[in-house]
Amino acid sequence: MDQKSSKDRFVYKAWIGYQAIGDAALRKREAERFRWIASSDNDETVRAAVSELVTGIGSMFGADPQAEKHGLAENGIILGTFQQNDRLREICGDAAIRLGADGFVIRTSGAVTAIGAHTAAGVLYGAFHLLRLLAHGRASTDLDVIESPANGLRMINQWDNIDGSIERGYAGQSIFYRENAISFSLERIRDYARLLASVGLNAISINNVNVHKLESRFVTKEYLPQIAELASIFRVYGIKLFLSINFASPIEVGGLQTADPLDPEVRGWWRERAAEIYESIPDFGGFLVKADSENRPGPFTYDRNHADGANMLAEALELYGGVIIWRCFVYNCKQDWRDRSTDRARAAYDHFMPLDGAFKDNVILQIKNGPMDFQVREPVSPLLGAMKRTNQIIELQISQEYTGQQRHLCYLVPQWKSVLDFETFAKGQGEASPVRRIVDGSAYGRPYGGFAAVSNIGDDANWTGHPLAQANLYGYGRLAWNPQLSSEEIAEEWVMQTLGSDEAVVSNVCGMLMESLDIYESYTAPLGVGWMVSPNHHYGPSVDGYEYDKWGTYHFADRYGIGVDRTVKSGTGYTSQYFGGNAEVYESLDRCPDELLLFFHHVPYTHVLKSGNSVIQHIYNTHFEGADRAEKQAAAWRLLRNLVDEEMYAQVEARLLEQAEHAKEWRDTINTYFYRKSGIADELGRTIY
Ligand code: GCW
Repeated sequence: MDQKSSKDRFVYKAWIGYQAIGDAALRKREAERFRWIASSDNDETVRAAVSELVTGIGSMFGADPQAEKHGLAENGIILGTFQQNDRLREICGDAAIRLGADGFVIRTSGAVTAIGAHTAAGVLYGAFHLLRLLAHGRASTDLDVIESPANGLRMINQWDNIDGSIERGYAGQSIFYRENAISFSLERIRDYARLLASVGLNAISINNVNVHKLESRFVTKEYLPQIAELASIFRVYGIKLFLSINFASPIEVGGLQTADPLDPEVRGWWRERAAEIYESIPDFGGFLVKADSENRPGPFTYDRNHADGANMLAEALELYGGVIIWRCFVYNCKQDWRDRSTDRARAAYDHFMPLDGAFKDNVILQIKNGPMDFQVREPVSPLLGAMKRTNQIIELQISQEYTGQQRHLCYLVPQWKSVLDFETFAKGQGEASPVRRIVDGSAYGRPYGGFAAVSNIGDDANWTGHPLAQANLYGYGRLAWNPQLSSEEIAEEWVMQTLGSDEAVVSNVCGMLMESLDIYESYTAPLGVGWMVSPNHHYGPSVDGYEYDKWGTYHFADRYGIGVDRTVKSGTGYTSQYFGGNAEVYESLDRCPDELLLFFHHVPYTHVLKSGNSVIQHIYNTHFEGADRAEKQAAAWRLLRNLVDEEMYAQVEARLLEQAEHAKEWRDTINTYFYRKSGIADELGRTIY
């Protein structure tokens, strides 16, 4: 077998390696309590849950539980859907009415542990949750857990291409494609599905949103049989399959003259595609669409708007229960840098806000967390919450395009948390409306809500390139399930399930994860202004890399000052896209939070921040400190040399060393640039070149 995909390697097992529990007494007791695992459901998803429990419990407690059809009297787990099983209804049926779709109950009754749900997927989530509790050393004797996911749609977007490459992928090649063909190992895809389901994810789009020539044909009979095979693997784990589509396919694939969404032939062509797709994949999720964005085709070509485009596709899928996920990443990517009136940050809101209420019920807008593009620091997109009559989900990027490309450690959960907790004031002062309630659909009672995120996995044996970047995939799923979990809780869960419960390991690795975002931010672009990365591949510092370019990403540094004036008073007016309190705070130079100052204001280098430092001194301080702290991360890891798996240890160490070196590169490039621009020396007299 291919070295790279060897399933026996520690790094491959990620957080479902089910490490043996150290406490011998607990092992013995639990092994006693789990002699059998029974389900009378005849369903492939429930069977997957049973097999996961057999594996997990076997490995954690050295037990040998037997899969049974009917539970014996004592000492075992009984699981399934309520409607299939009297005993389950007896033990935990009373909780059933409190369960949402996909929710589960785990309850102990004497020596029996019951996992009940309304759906097979709920049973599977319950099984994974029980395993999670057990991995944390939680005894199974008095469990009474009721959980339902906050979000209906919990989706992963692969940016994989059929040639095997992955756009913005940093962990090897695609696990779905190779050399212009769909090509996969059943085992690897199944293990990916297990990882996703273990954290409650329930949807996947399997190809890049930039849909190239061959991938445009995925909606035809040429590729559908293989796609159906993939769908059937994911189906077992409760995961629906979606495809990214090319808006111009009626022309490029269908040979029509136009892709105009109002053209009857075009509409007919998409209806035929839908019929064929649902014939092969009856539970197909729907289409993900990037249109009129970064040179991709879209309805603008035909003078139609995005509601026309999305609704046309939605109509084709609605008969089958499919949805259209339409991305709002629409902006002018051919801007003249001399043009100071166009502001890319405004674009999504300006394009979509006027269309509120115009989309069909099975259209869902997918909105990036920030108005620009996954920078380490951005304000929250003002479009989130603005449209009251439109379904919306948030798009996050687990793949670390701008956050160190899985060579730097950057645990993104704290960033996502700050977005999800952000109060939009969409419902005024009276009712809380944080982003998490906008995206789960509850703020406006929308039929659809949820999360989507760009995956960070590839065919590297450890899935994510940097083994600690697994924590981001894990954390994403956990937050999509429950956005109220804390970053610390999630970090600890991941460490304990992946690396075990040794105290030094847990505390060092959690500490490293929790600090990492702040460290990364410290030595890269300052105070929310973003970019400053090398063009195209986006790795490493280049302060002016995007300054005189067409992408709308400027910092406007000159010898006097830096930052983008986005105020109403004297700038692009972007601040007016926020609701009340937020608009006021961002508009005000005094009230704008330091970390976003340069996103909203252009200020002299001598401007004094709330921290008491001038902007220039802040730049110097954070860059010196950030690089030092990156070095300390490597030292913290070294203390664990004999406490973690050897291969894992070596992979992480190599990356931390690279990061520490590269952080110095960032430090010196940024400090030197601003020292030379401003002519202002570091108060502390440190070396700046
Ligand atoms: O940030 C940009 C990336 C592109 C990506 C695009 C998008 C898939 O650099 O690689 O294209 O975002 O989100 O569509």
